[in-house]
Amino acid sequence: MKTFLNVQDLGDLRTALDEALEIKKDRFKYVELGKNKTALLVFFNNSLRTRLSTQKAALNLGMNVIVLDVNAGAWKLETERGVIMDGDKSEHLLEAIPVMASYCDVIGIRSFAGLKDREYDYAETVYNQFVKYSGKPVFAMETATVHPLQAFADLITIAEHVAPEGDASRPIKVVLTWAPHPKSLPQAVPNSFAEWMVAASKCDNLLSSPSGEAGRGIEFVITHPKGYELDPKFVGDAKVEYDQMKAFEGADFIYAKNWSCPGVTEPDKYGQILEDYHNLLDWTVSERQMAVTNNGKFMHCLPVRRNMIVTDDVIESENSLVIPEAANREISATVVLKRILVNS
Ligand code: AN0
Ligand code: CP
Repeated sequence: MKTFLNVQDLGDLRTALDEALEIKKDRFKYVELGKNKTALLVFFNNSLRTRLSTQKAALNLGMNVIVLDVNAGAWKLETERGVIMDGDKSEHLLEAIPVMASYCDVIGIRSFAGLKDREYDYAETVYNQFVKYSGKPVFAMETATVHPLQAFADLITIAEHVAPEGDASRPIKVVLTWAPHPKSLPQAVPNSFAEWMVAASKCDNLLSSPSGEAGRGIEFVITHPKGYELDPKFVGDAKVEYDQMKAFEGADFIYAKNWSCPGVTEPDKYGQILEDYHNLLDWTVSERQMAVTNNGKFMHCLPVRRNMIVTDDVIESENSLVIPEAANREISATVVLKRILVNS
């Protein structure tokens, strides 16, 4: 594997899940693989989980790790070609990338969407420059449109928490719900979650029951207010239900996230908040909605704003998976780095 951006980069999901569970049982199984190899993690944006879990994953594989916070200590980088650099940016990505690449064997990139220019963001302009000019394997640690390490960790978490007593003839119902937030946020997390769940729903029997009986498929539903339609390239044929309560009925997993306008049905409002969040606080995930689920588990990638996205009671309930979900980031990153080491 030379790049990691989309679900297809990982190949067969059943194999990837098995590999994740194998690594979870023995995280240091492949500690010899990364000897004398260096991972460089480049952050253009803040991070807690990605920063720590990806470093830990590299250490599990015996790699050396260098972390660069571009906006704290490095020269400010210009990312667009053709700009007259008379502003506050001292260096261009076109020099910085090959220089960074000369010190490492694999590069992870966190570079959020600017949310101003849809075409620029959705072309993955920054990520693709790293791929083109580094000559090294590059993996996404949340780029402009995707967060695949998160989605892979989410899939592992769902696979681990399918209720053993479930009706095996029924698919597992997974619901992605929009929830309010005071700031404009990227679509990367919901894009990847949708992309990975749609791919998972195409695999028969992906989720084996813990008792080892026949596995179960996934039914995936997305709910959000009108105007927040995600890009069809990620959503595919997933069902969209605008009535949140209806979407939640019988759900086994609720995955909450805020995102700004993706600009699909509202092209001039790309990256914007469409309506004052005060009017949409009934979308906050609370016990009212969880009550109509099938004893549903609650998920969120974190960081989460309590009582905006989800109430204290729901996130603190025994059905909340936010901590094991975050812990699985170490596992997804170990699988991805391992595959890069093996195949690059
Ligand atoms: C980021 C986002 O919504 O993309 C990172 C999530 C992992 N969240 C915030 O900026 C709060
Ligand atoms: N979920 C996630 O990627 O968290 P960080 O932004 O803290 O890395």
